[in-house]
Amino acid sequence: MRRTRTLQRSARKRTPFPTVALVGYTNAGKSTLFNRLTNAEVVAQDMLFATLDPTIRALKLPDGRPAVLSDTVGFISDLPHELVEAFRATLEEVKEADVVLHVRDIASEESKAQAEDVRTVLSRLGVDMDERRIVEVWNKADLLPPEERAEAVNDARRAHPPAVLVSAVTGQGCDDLLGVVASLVDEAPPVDVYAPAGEGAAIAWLYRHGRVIERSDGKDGSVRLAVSLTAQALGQFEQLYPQSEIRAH
Ligand SMILES: Nc1nc2c(ncn2[C@@H]2O[C@H](COP(=O)(O)OP(=O)(O)O)[C@@H](O)[C@H]2O)c(=O)[nH]1
Ligand SMILES: [Mg+2]
Repeated sequence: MRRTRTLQRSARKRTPFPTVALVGYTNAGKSTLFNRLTNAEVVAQDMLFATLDPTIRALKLPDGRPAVLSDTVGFISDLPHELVEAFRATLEEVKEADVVLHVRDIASEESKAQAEDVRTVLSRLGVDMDERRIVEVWNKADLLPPEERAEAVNDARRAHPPAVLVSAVTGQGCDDLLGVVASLVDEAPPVDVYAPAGEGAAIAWLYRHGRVIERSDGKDGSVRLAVSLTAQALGQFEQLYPQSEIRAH
């Protein structure tokens, strides 16, 4: 299923590049971050589409691989139902993105409430709130007083999943952010996973988090999958489902 979705997805986007979408409350700094992350590099010539839509641009990951970054409209509190419906179409790219960056204005007193609003809207839109794909970007670090900034760095590190503290204006933390994006879209070589009977949850997890290449079902209800996962997802799987056996493909 996941495989079909991936194919449809690439067909729709007509690009084999990983996609990253920015979401967040209005004024959180999405567009500023969008410019900061993409300005450093001239748009790659083979990504012609990027010049057609001002909200989509090429992004260069630290290892040189290209990705596609899209900016989106901001969320506001108490979004009326009709607007949520209108968002549904425009936010397709968020639903399909490999990584969603949730940009927060960490210097705002409303930061927490705004983040809750954004999460609510995302789940109403049916965006997979799976931790692997959503990274919180704590923006406007430059506006925090120095003593709060140190605390914010620690809080970000300890958050689940870890957040990244940045300033879209000064560029602080942006390299770290790109590193996190790269690690999330990095597919390790495929592995074979053997899940004993009754481990349906492990199999479902792999379909959701990875790209299944092959599947064979044993008569005893066990399942063997060849699957491509990011290094991070593989580590997570090992912790969550220690009963499953993992071997090189
Ligand atoms: N001090 C500071 N201001 C920022 C930062 N990022 C964005 N801003 C400002 O916040 C305002 C909203 O930014 P914008 O990118 O338009 O937010 P968007 O609505 O999320 O796209 C603008 O005035 C930006 O200059 C930041 O890291 N530090
Ligand atoms: Mg904007």
